[in-house]
Amino acid sequence: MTIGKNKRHDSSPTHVNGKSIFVDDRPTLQNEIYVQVVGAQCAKGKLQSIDASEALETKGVLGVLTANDFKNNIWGTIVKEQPLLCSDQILYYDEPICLVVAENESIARSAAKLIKVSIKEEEPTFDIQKAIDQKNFCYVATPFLVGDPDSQIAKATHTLKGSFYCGGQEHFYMESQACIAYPMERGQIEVHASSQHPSETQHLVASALGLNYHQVTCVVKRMGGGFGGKESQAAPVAAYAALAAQKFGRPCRIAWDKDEDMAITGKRHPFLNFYEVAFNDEGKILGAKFDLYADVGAYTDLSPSILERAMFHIDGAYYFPDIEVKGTCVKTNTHSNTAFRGFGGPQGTMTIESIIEDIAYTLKKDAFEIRKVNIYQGEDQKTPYEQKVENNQLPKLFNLIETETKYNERRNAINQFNAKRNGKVRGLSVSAVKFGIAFTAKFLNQGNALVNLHLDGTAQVSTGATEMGQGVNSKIAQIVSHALGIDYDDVIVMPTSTEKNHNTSPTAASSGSDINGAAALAACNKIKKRLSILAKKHFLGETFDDVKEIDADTEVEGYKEIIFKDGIVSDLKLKKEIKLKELIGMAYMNRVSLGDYAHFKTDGLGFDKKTGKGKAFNYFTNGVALTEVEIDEYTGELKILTSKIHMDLGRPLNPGIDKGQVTGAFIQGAGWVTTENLFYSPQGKLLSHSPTTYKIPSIQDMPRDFEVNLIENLDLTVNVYGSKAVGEPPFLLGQSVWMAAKNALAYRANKMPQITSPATNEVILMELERVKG
Ligand code: MTE
Ligand code: QUE
Ligand code: MOS
Repeated sequence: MTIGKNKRHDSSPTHVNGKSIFVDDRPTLQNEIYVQVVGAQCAKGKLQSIDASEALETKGVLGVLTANDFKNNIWGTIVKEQPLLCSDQILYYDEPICLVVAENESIARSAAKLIKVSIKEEEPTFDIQKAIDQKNFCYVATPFLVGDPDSQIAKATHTLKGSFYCGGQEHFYMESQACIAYPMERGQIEVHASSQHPSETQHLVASALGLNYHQVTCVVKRMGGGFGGKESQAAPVAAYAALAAQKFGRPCRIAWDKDEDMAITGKRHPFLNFYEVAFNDEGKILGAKFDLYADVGAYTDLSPSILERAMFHIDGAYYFPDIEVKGTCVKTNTHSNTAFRGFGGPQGTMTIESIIEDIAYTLKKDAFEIRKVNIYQGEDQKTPYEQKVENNQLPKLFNLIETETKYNERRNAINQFNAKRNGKVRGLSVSAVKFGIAFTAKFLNQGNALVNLHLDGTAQVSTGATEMGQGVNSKIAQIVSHALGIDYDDVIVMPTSTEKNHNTSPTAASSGSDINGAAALAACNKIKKRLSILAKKHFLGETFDDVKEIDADTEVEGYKEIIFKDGIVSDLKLKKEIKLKELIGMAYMNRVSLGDYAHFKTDGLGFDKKTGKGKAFNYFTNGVALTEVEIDEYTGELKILTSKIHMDLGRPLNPGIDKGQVTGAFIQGAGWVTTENLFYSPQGKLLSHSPTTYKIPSIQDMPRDFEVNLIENLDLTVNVYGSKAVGEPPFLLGQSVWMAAKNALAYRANKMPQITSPATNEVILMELERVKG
């Protein structure tokens, strides 16, 4: 039994001894070259000229490539609109303009500084409100509408109207964007990329270079983190390396340093969300209207889907009887924002959680009471897009967090502490998450897997899933070892490659192990069916002469009686058994296939983009977090005293890895809402472009008292082995830190605290000043 066990992360031994191979760890080939990107030094303008003469005179420089060198200079996951290299219009600071190809990295980097680019500058727009006023929209979503929110708002005893702003976030993966492209025979190119989406990388390299898809293979061994930042935006990086490899017929490497990576690549979308909510004396929300604006930056990228996921999560964990949700994508002159853990969900849920703090302030009640009266109850209540909230664990989780953290005692203790007015003020809050699992773009909810069972009883499995630290390889290995009844260590998940798995979806939407795990299980089951027929024959003493190629999809009589466990295949009915290895040998000698391939698609999804209604998600992952913070009233310093999390992951495939995911996601979420602040110069150059100027959480920012618990939930049936996805949902719980900070401010306020996110120490200090009456 390996399912549900704490099997080690498949990379842990090599991560610890330093032998894990990332792209830039691949040994340099003798004839390898390097490609360096040259970026625009203004945020908007028209490209006039590129003077590469000095660079080209440098010893070791092979050439300078521009937009014209691509067969097809355009890309974009949803809308093909973004140039790989600018040829005319520049839309953000540091946008790639040309490539310097040289014998090695240091020559390429110094030669890049000699390129003279002339640009006729235009007036950029950085401010989202200004861009809204200019109607600089690239996508307007079909609104969700349930009931009649207008009349609820008109007749309610209480209403709140306002706007909520949350900032962007740098992915801060440890391994920057990187790729090595190898030219092969017949014009083929093999790229080794750090990409969450090998198929998209394959397709873009092919189209950019004028190749057919079958001439390009993309291999991904692992990433040193992706967090969404390598979903769409790894592809152009691979195209740069591939172009140089094609032009010069030599392997070519690209590996950005942190500063380049941060300046060029997109981040989490800042959102400006407008709202109006109606509620009663109890704090029950009766109706609401939301109008969301996503700051997409220069290009569309994945923004329409991200905006929609924000709309899908504007309800947070709370039921709205009457609601309208609108959403718009707005272009500004920054890097093109992209997928980031939560994919818009956090920007939606943060808004409603903040509003709940405001409702509590307005009614002079504890926000936890407001949350409790509004959470989804039972299994029949519907979301603003009219999907039933089935397998709803929220009421159970709310009970747990209230009793296990002794909520009321904590609140009383905080009241007493704050009454002392000793220069410190504490706050307490609970946040909840109900994260929808599935790609909302239905076609992406499919995957395929290839399983090879070898004669010694070991297996190799290949799927479209990419390992970025989240442990998907371990989970897939667990599924395969469990299904075939072999040791965990007897399964190896092979590097992801588009030659084994075609038309794969990105490893994203937290559904990597859901989709690819299910496909791997289906492939194992096909092999098992064939082996079962053989085993039966063997147990009954029949000959194998008549064994034909067995159609794996047909019902196999007596299949359920055959058990594969601990390397033994036994027949429960005939009470006979055989070693798996022996059976495998028998299969081979009788020409029965020991490998198989399967395709999987998620059943039952049915969201209609045109009406804004339907089953967008396969199921929801739930969780709650309670956080207590302390603010230093003289400096605005924020300390997390306590965070307690209860997460529902169904029957977790690997509780140890999942707890790691919950821990990391929570801290990453807390960083987004507290310390991670993006600064730009007035000209639009990213100033917070390195670890010295951009502050991700450190050990000092961890909760002093930190607990992660998984609840028991045996009732989910719609996902592989009853598990639930974990990757993104707990990110949203990090918001409890911000909510607790806002609650602390309320203790010192004569008017309603109104902070934006991130609530940096400066923001907190200024708000303390503003609200103190
Ligand atoms: N965990 C680690 N260590 N590194 C990552 O890059 N990405 C997150 C999450 N957890 C990430 C991570 C994101 S954005 C997603 S969508 C999921 O992992 C993707 O993997 P899964 O679908 O296999 O859970
Ligand atoms: C969650 C996601 C993604 C998503 C929708 C989600 C995602 C993604 C896409 C997407 C949408 C349209 C396309 C496409 C991809 O949608 O990661 O190629 O044409 O890439 O709810 O994580
Ligand atoms: Mo994750 S943002 O869906 O890659």
